[in-house]
Amino acid sequence: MRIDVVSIFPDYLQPLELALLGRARADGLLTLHVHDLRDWTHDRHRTVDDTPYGGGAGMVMKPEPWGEALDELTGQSGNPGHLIVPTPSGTLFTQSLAEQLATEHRLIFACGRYEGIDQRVCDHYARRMPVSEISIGDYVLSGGEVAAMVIIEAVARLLPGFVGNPDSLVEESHVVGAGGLLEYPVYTKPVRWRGEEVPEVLRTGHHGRIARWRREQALLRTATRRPDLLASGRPVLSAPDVATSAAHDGESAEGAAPQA
Ligand code: JAH
Repeated sequence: MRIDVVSIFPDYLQPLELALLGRARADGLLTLHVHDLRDWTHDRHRTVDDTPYGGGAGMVMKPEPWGEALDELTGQSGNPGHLIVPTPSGTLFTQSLAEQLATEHRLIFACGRYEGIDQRVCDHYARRMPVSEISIGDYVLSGGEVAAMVIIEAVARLLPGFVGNPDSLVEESHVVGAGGLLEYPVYTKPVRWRGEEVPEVLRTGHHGRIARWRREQALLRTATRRPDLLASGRPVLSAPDVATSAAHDGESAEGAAPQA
């Protein structure tokens, strides 16, 4: 996958070079190109904003530099890719959308500042390529850069061959990723820490009881923290979960407790 990011603060995207993405790039799974929108201005002050038609507070990003930047970037190859515009007015970013975006050959992020980008930019490019105006949550940032980084990280870890442990992706796919339940609480050694103990059931080795306890904890957590997920009408128990729980019912403590 090739990712392009256009911003008036290209240095803000520097964290993407590190750790997680650094590995994907070294493996050739991902190429990242960060661009300065002002490179597509022509005036002495490299102007990217102007006052809003209809009045109101703040400034709006002018369409012309965006048009020149996006024409150049999308004109480079046959398939123009998918244009993503982070905005608090967009559709909500979800794991499901991350999975869809991970199938694309090319993503281009247009990071706005001020009150946003002249709407005609999205409307124009939507005639040529898929365009998604995306919100990562109901809060206002100073610009689209941090939201773009969130989306890029969520997509990059889904690229085939990217994650070291493929089991972790299977696990998460039927919990919060699929819009089901929040994850159950997890514990590791030592068994007692500052007076707090690891729940006894997790040390029994009874897989059926452990599975049921975890599902119960996930449900309690979801009801308390994210009641919207339970009200959504989506299933909270998948068929394999039920089968696994039943298969382990009444089973003895085979598999044992983890060693101290
Ligand atoms: C703010 C352009 N959903 C988070 C989010 C995404 C983008 C922006 N704000 C919040 C934003 C100013 C200008 C985009």
